[in-house]
Amino acid sequence: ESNVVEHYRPRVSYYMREQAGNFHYGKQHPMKPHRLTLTNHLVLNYGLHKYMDVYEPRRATEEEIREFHAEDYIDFLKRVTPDNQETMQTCFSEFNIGDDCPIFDGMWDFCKIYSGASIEAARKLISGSADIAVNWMGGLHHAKKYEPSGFCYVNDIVLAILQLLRYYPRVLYVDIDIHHGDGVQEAFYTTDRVMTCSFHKYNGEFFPGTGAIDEMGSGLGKFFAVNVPLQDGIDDRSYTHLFKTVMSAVMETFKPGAIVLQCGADSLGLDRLGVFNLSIAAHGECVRFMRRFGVPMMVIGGGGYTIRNVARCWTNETGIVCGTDLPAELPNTVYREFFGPDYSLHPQLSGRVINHNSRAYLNALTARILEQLRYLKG
Ligand code: TV1
Ligand code: CA
Ligand code: ZN
Repeated sequence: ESNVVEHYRPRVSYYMREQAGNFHYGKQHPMKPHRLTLTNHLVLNYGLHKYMDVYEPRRATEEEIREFHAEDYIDFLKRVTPDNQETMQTCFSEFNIGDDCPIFDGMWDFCKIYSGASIEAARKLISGSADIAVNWMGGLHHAKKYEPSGFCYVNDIVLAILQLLRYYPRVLYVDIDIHHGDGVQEAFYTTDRVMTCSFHKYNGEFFPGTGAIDEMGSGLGKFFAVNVPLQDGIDDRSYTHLFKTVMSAVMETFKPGAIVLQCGADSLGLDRLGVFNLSIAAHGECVRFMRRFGVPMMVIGGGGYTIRNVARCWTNETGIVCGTDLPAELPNTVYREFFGPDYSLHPQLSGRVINHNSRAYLNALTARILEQLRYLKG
């Protein structure tokens, strides 16, 4: 009787296609799909497949991708290759192809694989045959209707939320990647059926440059976009306290039927592109907190550029959604050399950057967000 939550034994579905780890954005490019292979090996060698239904999902169809993306843009993605990109680009100069979003071998196939998994995960929740669905391949939150952005080509999150909206009256999107979840926010900016809530570094300059606290949505969607702009070096205690305060208020006011949690691991300390100080435990605490509400939930990947830590982080979070405690000592895998010298699930990650988020700043931020949410009441 004491606490219903302690008895919550969710059915977990896990989506993974081995090939996803074999795509290459380019030699110098920080996005490394190989992190998915590392993650998958740790997950399996910890024995977590025994707690989940593991699926090799199908690819998204063009028709499914058309639910959000423009036909011209899809045609471009479908037809462009590393060899023809020069001629293609003179025809399609409007598409933002460059260093961040290079045309690489198999790019369209990669998009169909990660998006297909997110769509299947959403449908699994709707069918009621899973309570939590995990897709570490997904979470590409910057892709826009007409263009790629920030390493993202197809927005699998928007596609998944569109599926969830067929069944659930309200869907909550939560984004703990260090970058602002701009593509998802923009897609649902004018609706009151999706609340988007992103925690990110913000100074007007850091990519993608959006996510100020006063971006709150418009029209029917006014107050349904929540932005939590943060400064460099935020630590475990401040972040988890802020996350829990904001998400408690969000859950109480919005009462979503389903949650989509984007778990970008570039908010960890020592990330190659990130500037926060979070430990794997604190990042995972955010996942644990959302799981406790017992609402159907999709858990997806996102950024994460120090790949040995991305794999540790997402493995730990797979354990958390399954409700099992993983021993800190990593199991043996063929990729053991990535995880030395500690071979631990919880390496020390903090200390590279100092915390520029003062208590006063965080208190003022919290107060403004709680005030925003009060407009939704009644
Ligand atoms: C090729 C080779 C591309 C080396 C990109 C870092 C590179 C970056 C590279 C890079 C890099 C960004 C910008 C570009 C403004 C733009 C998956 C004109 C060492 C979800 C996307 C960040 C984050 C994009 C994606 C950002 C996600 N940072 N080396 N590019 N300029 N782009 O700043 O949210 O994690 O950095
Ligand atoms: Ca974010
Ligand atoms: Zn990111």
